[in-house]
This record gives sequence, structure tokens and C-alpha cells, in this order.
Amino acid sequence: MSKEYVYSVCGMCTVRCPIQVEVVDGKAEYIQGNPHAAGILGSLCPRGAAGTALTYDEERPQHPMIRVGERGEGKWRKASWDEALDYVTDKLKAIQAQYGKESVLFSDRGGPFRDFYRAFLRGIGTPNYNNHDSACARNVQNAALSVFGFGRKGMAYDLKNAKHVILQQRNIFEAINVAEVNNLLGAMENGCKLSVIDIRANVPATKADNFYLIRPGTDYAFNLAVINTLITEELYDKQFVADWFNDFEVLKSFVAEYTPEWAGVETGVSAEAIRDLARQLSEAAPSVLWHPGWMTARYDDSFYMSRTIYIINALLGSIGAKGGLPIMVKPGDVGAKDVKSFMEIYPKPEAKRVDGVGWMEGRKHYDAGPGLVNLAYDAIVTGKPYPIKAYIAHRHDPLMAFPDKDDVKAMWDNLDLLVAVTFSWSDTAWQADVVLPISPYLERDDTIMTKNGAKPGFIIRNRAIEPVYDTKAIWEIYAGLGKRMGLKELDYDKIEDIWNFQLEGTGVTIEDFAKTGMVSLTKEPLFKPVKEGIFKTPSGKIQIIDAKLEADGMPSLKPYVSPQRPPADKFRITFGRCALHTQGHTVNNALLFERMSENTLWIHTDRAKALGIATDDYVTVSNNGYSSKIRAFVTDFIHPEAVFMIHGFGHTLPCESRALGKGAADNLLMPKGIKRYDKSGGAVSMQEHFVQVARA
Ligand SMILES: Nc1nc2c(c(=O)[nH]1)N[C@H]1C(S)=C(S)[C@@H](COP(=O)(O)OP(=O)(O)OC[C@H]3O[C@@H](n4cnc5c(=O)[nH]c(N)nc54)[C@H](O)[C@@H]3O)O[C@H]1N2
Ligand SMILES: Nc1nc2c(c(=O)[nH]1)N[C@H]1C(S)=C(S)[C@@H](COP(=O)(O)OP(=O)(O)OC[C@H]3O[C@@H](n4cnc5c(=O)[nH]c(N)nc54)[C@H](O)[C@@H]3O)O[C@H]1N2
Ligand code: SF4
Ligand SMILES: [Mo]
Repeated sequence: MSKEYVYSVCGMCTVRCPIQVEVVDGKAEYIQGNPHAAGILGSLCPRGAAGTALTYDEERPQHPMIRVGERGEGKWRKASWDEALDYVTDKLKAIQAQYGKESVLFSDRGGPFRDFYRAFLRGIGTPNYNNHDSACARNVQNAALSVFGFGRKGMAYDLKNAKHVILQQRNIFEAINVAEVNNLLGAMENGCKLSVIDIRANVPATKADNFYLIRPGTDYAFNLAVINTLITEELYDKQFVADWFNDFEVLKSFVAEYTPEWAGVETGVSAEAIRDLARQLSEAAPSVLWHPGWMTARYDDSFYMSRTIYIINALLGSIGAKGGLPIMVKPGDVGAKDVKSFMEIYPKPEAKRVDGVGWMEGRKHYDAGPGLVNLAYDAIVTGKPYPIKAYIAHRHDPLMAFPDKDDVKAMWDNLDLLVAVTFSWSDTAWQADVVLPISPYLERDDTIMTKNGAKPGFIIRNRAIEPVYDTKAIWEIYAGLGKRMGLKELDYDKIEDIWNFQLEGTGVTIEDFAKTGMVSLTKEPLFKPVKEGIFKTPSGKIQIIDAKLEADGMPSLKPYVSPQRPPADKFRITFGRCALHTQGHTVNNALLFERMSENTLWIHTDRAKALGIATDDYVTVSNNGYSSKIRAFVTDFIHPEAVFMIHGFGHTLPCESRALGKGAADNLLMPKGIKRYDKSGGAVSMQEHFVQVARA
């Protein structure tokens, strides 16, 4: 028997925790957290532990496939890698010759492994790289930029040293980042208080010191009243405000009318409770961390809500503070060099990006970054500002990630080529012309990733075992496509050569990763003080008035508008995550499916009673022609205006025998939802829809 331990990086979700894989006779037997990684300390979440079930799953794409039937019909022919890569590149060449280099669109799931394939996109001359984020964190990203001039990752979350953590629309113990969970639990053992503002009692609420059950969609009102209290009761950090606020007086007069009494009526949380929270926060300041949120693609005013969270943190002086939101430290800050980028080999393509982000009227104020892919889809339909004829969805399942898959499919009808690069089946892969199967993370190496934080460093994803099926690593796929497109610079056939390219000039070598799978670029953690040059706004200060936003016709301080109440026979659809699944792509994982095979519909006791519904009854939940069966979970601990379900269920693909037909799909209850997005923050407003519930 041979047994070895391989350091790598989890790939079951977007967080990418460092792991250690036990390999016995060439088989991945057991996965645990990398014991050397700060915050992880050997632990993993259930999905990370179930990675072996992904690797050994027969129900994933095992070889390249080319469609033979109609799109979405599920008729395929098996292809060799050469044949599939030739097929894709022949099409790409023909499309680019006819419609221009920029007619190729690409979207992914973001993250640290993008550099190599983004170089491929630049190499073939298209500017149209987008990611998934208009269905995730764009509102909070744009809010951070608007207030501080840097994005949401310009600050860390120092949960470990916090004295009071506030989770508003942030389900930290179920929407997991292992290090964050460990750090917060550790802080709570040391007396850190936890406050939760949610529309239902999620797991964090069950551990909280304060829990505020809020009317769905009224968080902006709640926060305006907190700001009002902090200012009228002079609970804010006067020195920090004097030093770092550009236009405090504007804020002060804007919030004057938004009293706790007013917010009490709006939110359902009493004025006294709101005042009391503000007072508790000022006692713990500046070691207060009001979490800015993550999945903020929910409401038409989520961008403004996110801005208020950042403003509250700033009023409490927690920006840059220990136990608050310290300024993020990057390799350059500790005198080190970051890994070298493949993208920089190629010039930035000249054409403007088709989504209009950063240059089109009304879209100039958005972070140009990864753009808004839903707006790029418009170009597939209209051909404006120019046609998009090829689309590569890489590690991205837009048909589940955006509302209403039939609408999205219809937008894709004009494509001459649709490619899915993925490790599991998905609605998007099923709709594609070509499926290029990625090796799951235990079976592939990836480019070296940089981890920013108090001690920045590099982490390596080593392949733990040989590929189980005829699948390839991401770099192999794009090296293969690149070669065929004439990109000699990306023609690699060994990962070591890629790593050496990345590490050139950093002083770090591949051997340095052997001991722990990671390399730290500094011995001592660094806290960067807030000083001149930190805030990247025009004034160099924290700004309430955002000139860029206003130039695009959007107010900096939007007067509060009360969300529509659902009609008496309807509910607002709300959703979130659970610890056992990742988005839509783990329901068919044998180990995770065994533990949770369907989602349930949370519904308030009084509303359920009126409809004759008891816990575990099957009910139908429907909207605009889509209807699905789901079990009810009747509880006092959800707001009566809402129903709630875990996202990612309701699969319909015949190739996923376990997931098939289990539970309901929240994304199908949002008709025309992809068209409804927050014009100020850019994210889709997924919770602005009402549904009907009845006994099945
Ligand atoms: N209605 C509704 N819509 C939502 C959400 C919701 O709660 N409700 N959540 C939103 C959020 S927060 C997000 S981030 C998006 C997510 O939606 P997506 O961005 O589509 O992300 P995933 O489902 O994580 O993964 C996409 C696909 O990549 C494949 N894949 C290939 N390689 C890898 C790999 O190495 N690692 C992983 N993890 N996957 C790989 C997976 O099998 C999966 O099919 O959806 C958003 N859309
Ligand atoms: N286990 C697991 N962990 C994950 C993921 C996963 O799929 N599975 N996905 C990762 C990704 S991509 C993301 S973006 C994050 C998401 O991380 P979060 O955004 O924290 O996760 P969610 O559970 O979607 O939503 C947070 C909470 O918002 C509440 N909520 C809904 N509507 C409202 C409202 O109007 N007001 C208030 N105050 N609360 C409301 C929900 O009840 C839920 O408890 O999780 C990441 N971690
Ligand atoms: S949070 Fe869980 S699934 Fe996500 S990377 Fe970490 S261990 Fe893996
Ligand atoms: Mo997300």
C-alpha cells in the first residue's frame, strides 16, 4: 500500500480553502483542511469533505462532446480532445473573420485562476471578458468603490479581533468561508457580540446576542435610522469623521428625517431596538464589523443599502481598525513581488466592451472590472453596439445563476457557437454545442494563486491523483485552444513551466511550496494604517457624494422608497444558502445528496394555517406559468410577507439521476428577472418577485 499527502486547494466552492488530500494507492481517500493554513486549522466544510464524491462520480462529463441534436435536446457524439478543440477553434476563426475579433464573449465564475485564460482572450483579440458577479456581489463592489474609491476586497474582515459583528443579509455559518467561520466562533468565545438582521432565523441568528427579524427589502430604512441615531446621539467617531469624511454635513442633513420611529413602522423592528443597537455598536467601536454582505443581487436599492453599511462602519471608525475592516495588504505592501501575469503578454484589445460598462451612457459609473454579462447578452439579440456570435461559459452556469432560464436561452438563440467548459453537468452545458470537461480539482494542477491579507502569500493547487476520465486541466484546455489560434506564448505542455513563468522575479521557487503547499511573503502580519493615499476617491477621503454616479444621472443619497407589499394571496420570494450545497452544482454529489436531497419552503405559521399547510406537506409554489412541488417548513421565524428556499434545486437533466426532480428552483420563479437590475449598482434584483403558494 502506498500512502501520501498532497497539499492543494479545495474547488467545491468559490472560497478555495487550502486542503490536504490523503491519497492511498493512487486514490483520493480523505480530504481535510491544510493544517498549516491560518484560520483553517485542519477543518473543512461538508462540501469540501465531499470532494471525493465529485471525482468518482460517473454522472459527470467524462470526455469532450459535440452536439448532434437541437440545442438542449441532449444528443451528443463523443469526441477526442483534438477533434473538440479543432471544432471550437475552426468556428472561432470563422466567426471572427466574419464579425470581428470582438464578437467572442466569455464569462466565468471569477477568482484567482483566471490569468491564463484571460491571456487567451486578449491573445485572440476580444475585450469581452465578464464574470458571474451581476448575479452575486456587484452591488456591494460598486458601493465600496463609490464610498472609498477601492473595491470590496480593498478591505479585510478582521473577525478574529472583533468585539461586535453585525450580519445583515449575510449567512456566515451556512454561506461558508471556513476561515471566517473559525475566526468568528473564536472571537465569540472571547466575548465578541453577534447581531443578526435577517428576514428569518438562519443559523447565525440562533447563535446571536441580538436578532432583528426585518420586513423583506427594508434594510435600507433600518440602516438610515442607525446612521440617524449615531449622528443625533453623537455616538460616531468624531476624530475619524473629521479626518476622513469629505462631506459629513450632507449625510447629516439627509438622514435627519429617517428617525428610528419612522424606520420602526417601515421595518417592523422597534425604534427602541434600533437605538439600542446603535449604542451597543458605539461601545464596541472601532472593533466593530458590520459585514458589508456578499450575495447582494436582491433588491432595486441593494446598492444604496450596501453603501449605508460602509458608511456605518466608517462612522464607527472601523475602517482600517483592528477588529473591524483593516485595509487589505498585498504582496507589494510587504516589499514582495506578485506572480507574473500571462495577460500582460498581450495588449488590451482596442474594441470597447460590448456590455457598455465603463463607457456607455448610464453605465459609465460602474466598475469596469468584470462587467455585467447580462447586458452583454443584449448584444447577442440586438447586434448592438456590435454582434456577439460565440460564447464560452467557463465554470459558469448562467441558466441557473440568472432568473428564468427560458428567457436566457432565447437570448442565446442567435449564437453560432456556445461552448461550456465545466466539471459537472449543468443546464448551460446541456444547452451547449460543445462540452469541454475540466478535470475536477483533485485531478488537476492550476496556476499559482495569490492570497492577500495581513500576511500575503502564494498557494499552489497540486493535482492529487491522475484524471479519472478523459478530462483536462484548465491550462491544458486553453493552451490547446491557444495553440490552434496561433498563440505561441501560451503553448505550454508542463505545469512546472507555467509556475516558473509566474514565479520569475519573485524570489520564490516551486520547491518552496513542498513543505506546506503555501509560501508566506512576510513573517509578521501587517496592519496598514489609514493615511493619505489610502482612499482612491477624487478627494482622497471617504465620500458621501459620488460625482461619477451623479454624472450618470444617479443620486448619491437616494431617498428611501418603501418596497411594494405582496398582494394578500402572494409572498415575496427569498433565497439563500445551506452548509451542505454549493449553488446548483452539488445536488447530484452522492455524499451531499444523501444528507440533503431536496429543499424546503419556509413559510410563516399564520400564513400556512390560513392555507391549510403543515410542515412536510408538499405545496406548489408558482409564478407566471412555472410551478413546482416542494415540502413546506412551517415556522414562526420567517417574516410573513416572505417565503424562503435554498437555491440550486429543481434540476431537470436526465443525466443527473439523483438530483432530477428534487425540490424547486427559485430562479424559475422570477419571470423576466434578468431584465430587472439595479441601475445604480448593476446587479440583478432577484427578490423583487411575488409567488403563489398552495397545498399540492
Ligand atoms: N435565483 C438565484 N440565483 C442565483 C443565486 C441564488 O441564490 N438564487 N445565487 C447567485 C450567486 S451568489 C452566484 S455566485 C451565482 C453562482 O452561479 P455560477 O456562477 O454559475 O456558479 P456555480 O454554480 O458555483 O458553478 C458554475 C459551474 O461551474 C462548474 N465548475 C467547473 N469547474 C469548476 C471548479 O473548478 N469549481 C467549481 N466550484 N465549479 C466548477 C460547476 O459544475 C457549475 O456547473 O448564482 C447566482 N444566482
Ligand atoms: N455552503 C455554501 N457556502 C457558500 C456558497 C454556497 O453555495 N454554499 N456560495 C458562496 C457564494 S458564491 C456567496 S455569494 C456567498 C453568499 O453568502 P450570503 O449572502 O451570506 O448567503 P445567503 O444565504 O445567500 O444570504 C444571506 C442571508 O440573507 C437573508 N435575506 C434574504 N433577504 C433578506 C432581506 O431582505 N433582508 C435581510 N436582512 N436578510 C435577507 C437570507 O435569509 C440569508 O440568511 O456564500 C458563499 N458560500
Ligand atoms: S468553504 Fe468549503 S467548499 Fe468552499 S472552498 Fe472551503 S472547504 Fe471547499
Ligand atoms: Mo456568489
